[in-house]
Amino acid sequence: MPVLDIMVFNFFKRATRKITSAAKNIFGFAGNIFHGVPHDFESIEAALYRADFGRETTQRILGAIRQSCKLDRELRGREVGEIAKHVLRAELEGAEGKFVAANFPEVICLVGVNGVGKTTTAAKLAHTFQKEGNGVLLGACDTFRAAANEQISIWARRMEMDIISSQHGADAAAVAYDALSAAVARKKKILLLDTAGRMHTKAQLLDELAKLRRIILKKISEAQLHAWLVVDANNGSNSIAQAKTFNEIFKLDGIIISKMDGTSRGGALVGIYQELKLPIFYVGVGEQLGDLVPFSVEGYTDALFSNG
Ligand SMILES: Nc1nc2c(ncn2[C@@H]2O[C@H](COP(=O)(O)OP(=O)(O)OP(=O)(O)O)[C@@H](O)[C@H]2O)c(=O)[nH]1
Ligand SMILES: [Mg+2]
Repeated sequence: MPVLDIMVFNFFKRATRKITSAAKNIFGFAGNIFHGVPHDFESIEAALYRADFGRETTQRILGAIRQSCKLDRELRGREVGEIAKHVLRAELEGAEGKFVAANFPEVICLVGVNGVGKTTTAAKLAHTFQKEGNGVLLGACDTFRAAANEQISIWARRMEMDIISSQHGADAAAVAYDALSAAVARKKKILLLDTAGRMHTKAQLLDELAKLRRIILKKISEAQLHAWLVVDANNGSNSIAQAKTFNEIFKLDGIIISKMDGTSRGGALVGIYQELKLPIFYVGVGEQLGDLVPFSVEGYTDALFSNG
């Protein structure tokens, strides 16, 4: 075995001994992705691909590990996970979204493809903002899917929160307009609009979104209107292509990654951020109202690479 390989081998032997538990963390996925992985480059590489980091990020992490074994004495003694964390923190610079309700009212419109978790996220966000002391109103702008109104109304009842809705088939932009008028009249600081799931190829539904945006902007400034794309962590790169179309139509300014708990591929978040370069505000980690955590780079990288 060449000298470098022996060094690397010993390095991983030391490193992996320290990695033990794989308990669930705040993001809901099992802990350290290197847990139980043999200490050779191929296995580490496979673990990174399995976690959905994608080619570029995986190669950057591997490169840093190689480098640390070869050159950097300070890094040499550190765990593999520590090195990966170090690389990922650089990759995710600027990814932390912090929402401050500075204006009155603020309108947050949740958009995305079918079934990613928009309605559930609308409810979770409403719950979070309400707990933080804000007046919140919900707008049920998914007038397309038959059961959509009922679904979000159930959440509103549970939270004892006002909701503006209309009947199935109504004009979504008109519902948004009514909801905005109601938010102003009732002095609600934040209006959350749930919208219908749509594919980027369905022109009619995309036009509906463009119209909704135009109508809302008749009443408030661009600074008050936010469009957050909800992305299912399991869909990774599929949602990315679709997001580009959403961006053209609605000018997205944030991302929510849902269903992080249901995936062993926590690395998808990095690819989504690399592609969209939009701040990630929250991560969905379950189906209940409290299952939404503010996105923090430190929390996320710790969750991926630390024990427990
Ligand atoms: N495990 C898990 N499930 C989630 C999460 N968010 C949403 N879900 C589930 O995903 C399913 C779809 O969620 P919805 O909120 O209805 O998704 P949607 O984007 O509104 O769907 P459409 O309106 O049909 O496009 C539901 O069963 C939710 O309970 C999450 O963070 N974790
Ligand atoms: Mg929905």
